[in-house]
Amino acid sequence: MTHEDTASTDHHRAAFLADVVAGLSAPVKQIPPKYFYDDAGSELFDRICELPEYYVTRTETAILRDYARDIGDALGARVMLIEPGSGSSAKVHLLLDVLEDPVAYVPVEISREHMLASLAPLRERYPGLEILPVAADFTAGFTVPESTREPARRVVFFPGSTIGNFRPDDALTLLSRFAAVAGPGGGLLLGADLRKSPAVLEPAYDDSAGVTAAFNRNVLTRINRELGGDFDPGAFRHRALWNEPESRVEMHLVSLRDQRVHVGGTAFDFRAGEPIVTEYSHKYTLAGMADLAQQAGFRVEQVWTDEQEWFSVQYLVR
Ligand code: AVI
Repeated sequence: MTHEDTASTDHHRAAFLADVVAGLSAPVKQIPPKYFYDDAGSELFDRICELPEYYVTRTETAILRDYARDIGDALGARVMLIEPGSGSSAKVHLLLDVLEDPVAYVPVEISREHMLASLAPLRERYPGLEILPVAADFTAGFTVPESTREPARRVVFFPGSTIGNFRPDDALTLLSRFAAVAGPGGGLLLGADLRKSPAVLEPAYDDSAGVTAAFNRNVLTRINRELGGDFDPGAFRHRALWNEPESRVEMHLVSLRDQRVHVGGTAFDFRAGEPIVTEYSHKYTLAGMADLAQQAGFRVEQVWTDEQEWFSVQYLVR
């Protein structure tokens, strides 16, 4: 580790601690979902994406595959593709395979090592493509590097319905930031999960193999390891429920007993049955997303969905 890496790790740890202490001090206890994704959490999430109940990844990938040509045509030639929260850059090849002469790919990912490791196969597959990685927490803003060649437009690629994990006002802030990143004439290719029956939604977030439960509880293990907490993850039950008025699936960790937990020297008391809210996953209507997009300075250029209208891939332009 370089001095710079150590400083950045200290900075991330301090931000993590501050977020957890603030979240557990709130009247309804909460932990921001972005902290799910340490190495173990990212692996569990990859397993979630393969679960029979979790239709999200499968449906989005099918839309990107089925409509690849149309999507490529809509985005046009000589695009700079910017992917906030790119993780292992697993989906971008679906676009790079069909885009005409893309100028550059800019993955933006908080975990520098995770990002750099996943870029080698892309470099091999697209030797002419300039790859300009940015190590940053995209929720805190980031600067887009200049590419060697001038792009015709910048397009932000934000798949996976990660937008659903933000509260509507934060989603608006994020989309507005993406509009600024895209600039005039730029666009956003967005994956947005749609409203559907709770009979489909709840099992998607509470699978029979217990992978989502393990993913949820893993954040407590991470807090113990990285922040010196003393959570007993087994003393919390995973719960997923559909909140109809708010149009979102909520994931909770419910305390199984009265207990006291310490994190970074602060004590937190839990009553039996008291939840920690660990994630919201908002589900949009097409009209609701169009409204949000418009408020952020975009208009909806094109929408692709699966036959059941479970998921949408949307091209929004400025
Ligand atoms: C990353 N995000 C879009 C997932 C979702 O569906 O909200 C995270 C997830 N949580 C539980 N399962 C998947």
